[in-house]
Parts: sequence; C-alpha cells; structure tokens
Amino acid sequence: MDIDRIAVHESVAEACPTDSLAQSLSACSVPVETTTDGESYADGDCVVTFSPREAFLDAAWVHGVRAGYDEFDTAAYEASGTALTNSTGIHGDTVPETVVGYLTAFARRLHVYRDRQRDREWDHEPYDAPFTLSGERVCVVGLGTIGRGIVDRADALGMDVVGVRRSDDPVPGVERVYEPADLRTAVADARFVVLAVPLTGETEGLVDARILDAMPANGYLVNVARGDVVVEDALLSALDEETIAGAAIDAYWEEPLPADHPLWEFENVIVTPHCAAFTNRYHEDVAALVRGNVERVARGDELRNRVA
Ligand code: NDP
Ligand code: 7N6
Repeated sequence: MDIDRIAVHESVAEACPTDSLAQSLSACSVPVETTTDGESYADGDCVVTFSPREAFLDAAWVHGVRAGYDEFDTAAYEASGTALTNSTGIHGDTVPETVVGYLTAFARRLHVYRDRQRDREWDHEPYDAPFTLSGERVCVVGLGTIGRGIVDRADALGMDVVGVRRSDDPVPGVERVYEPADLRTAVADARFVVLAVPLTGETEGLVDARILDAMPANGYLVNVARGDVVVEDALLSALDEETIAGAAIDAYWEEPLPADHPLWEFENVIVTPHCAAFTNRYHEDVAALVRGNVERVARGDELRNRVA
C-alpha cells in the first residue's frame, strides 16, 4: 500500500473540529486535505472519517475516528481491498470518567439535586436513598479499552467488580469474568451493569427483558456502547414497572433521541447525547493513531486497529 494523500472527510466534525484534526495530521509525511461529500477518492488515499460513504471504497485505506465501526460494511471493504481501521484504544479515560460520573450521581443523588436546583428547591432525598459506591458491585460487560478503564476506576473506588467477555483470561481488578452465556448470573447481584461492548451480531439485543428481569430492583443500567445492544421496549418497561432503579444512557436506537421519546421523562434516567467520549484533545488522539499507521505503511508493517 502506498499513501500519497490523507483526506479528512467533513463528517469528522461530529467528533472534533475538522481543521484541528487536519492540522494535527500535518505532521505526517504525506499531504493532508479536507474533503466534502461528492468528491472522489483514489488508490493512494487514506480517508479519515466519522461516517461511511460509498466513494471511500476507491481509497486504499479508510480510518474511522470512532471505536465502533458497526455502520461500516466490512464485507464491502474486504471485497474492494480497501483497508478499514478504527479508533479503539483512545477512549480509556474519557468514557470511563463519564461512567464514574453516572455511578456517583446515582449513589450520591446528584442528578436529583441538579434537577431541584432549577426550581431553587431545598429538599433532601429520603434517608435510605443515598448510598456509597464502595462495597457495591458493578458488572462491566465488555473488558476492552473502555471496560478496563471502568474496572480500574471502580476498583479504586472500593467497588466489587465482575466482568463479561468471550475470552476468559483474568483481568486485573475483576473478581470474576463471566462468559456472555452467563450474563443473567453476572448481573444478578450487580448494583450497576455497564455495557461497553461493540455492536455485533452477537451483542445486538443482548440486554433484553430476561437480563433486565435478572437485575436487582435497586440496580442501574449504564449503556455507553450502542443503543441496539439493549432492547428498547424492554428497557422502557423495566423503567415503567420499576423493576430496575434507573439508567444512564449515552447511545440510542435513533440519534438524536427524538424529542418525544419517553426516556427524557424519567427522573431516574440520565440522558447524555452520545458525548461520553468527548474531549478537547480528541483530534490529537485520532491524529496520533493515524500518524502511527502512516509510518507503519511506510515501513511495510501491518496497520494497527485494522478491522477489515
Ligand atoms: P474494545 O474492542 O477495546 O473492547 C471490546 C470488548 O468487548 C472486548 O473486551 C471484547 O472481549 C468484548 N466483547 C466483544 N464481543 C462480546 C460479546 N459478544 N459479549 C461480551 N463481550 C464482548 O472496544 P472499546 O472498549 O474501545 O469500545 C467498545 C464499544 O464502545 C465500541 O465498539 C463502541 O460501540 C462503544 N463506544 C462508545 C463511545 C461513546 O461515546 N459512548 C466511545 C467509544 C466506544 P472479547 O473479544 O473477549 O469478547
Ligand atoms: C465520538 C465517539 C465511538 O464509537 O461512539 C463513539 O468511538 C463515538 C467522539
């Protein structure tokens, strides 16, 4: 593979300023240009993008600025011979810190007090509502970059940590790793269940009514993965029927979350607009990944984070 241009597609603006990313990439040994829809691509191009476009299949290599690449048709990439890389590896602080924020808000009732602040309301939660994270169990589903970042922080907070993933190698800080087939058992005693898996054929609908039923009534679901990992109706029923205590959701079945969606209405649900990974240095983190891969290509080495 020979790369003679890096094309930064306008869609990267969903994650970071296009010009900042182009600027950070300018340290590469090849010219950098920004591109818009309707432009064409050639065999010497590396396209850096947020979203897929059909035209990218004419390039040599496409880099997605997200960890999730579920919107990309990997079979089409294999068929066209275009390499596809993702941005797994750069979210080990951002998303886990956001998750700590959700857990802390629920335990310390911060979301409720923030709501009351709007009405200048000085009112305490019931005596038995606040609790401490220390000693509570969190079940982290998916133990990759994000999952491990959550594990490290939960462990440091004195939480009891269990995890779920397909491979059963031990993970530091995780008391027990369950297989996906044992998800019901894994969530049964968890005060928090945090989803940090990719959306795949195996994980679509992973959290259905059966799993939500298995969670304790004082348990919270946190989804920083993808909306479709959770069965929407099942979650709404669990919240309506109060079979779980609440949820924090960053990824949805449709984005933006429609203004009339019931999820907006629950006091015990924290809705964040798919921003768990946002940070003012996102462009630098993505650029570092791409720059490293441009150097690998020049040396004739394999691309890092290649997913197709
Ligand atoms: P990684 O690839 O580093 O980790 C994914 C983990 O999921 C691995 O531990 C993998 O382990 C596990 N996994 C895969 N399939 C299954 C399965 N069927 N059941 C249980 N575990 C499984 O990815 P990241 O941690 O970087 O990101 C994870 C996902 O989070 C992304 O794919 C993306 O969808 C989402 N994301 C969301 C963000 C946001 O802004 N909200 C930001 C970044 C990512 P194993 O292979 O052993 O099963
Ligand atoms: C945008 C990150 C991912 O998969 O869902 C996230 O990486 C989006 C900053």
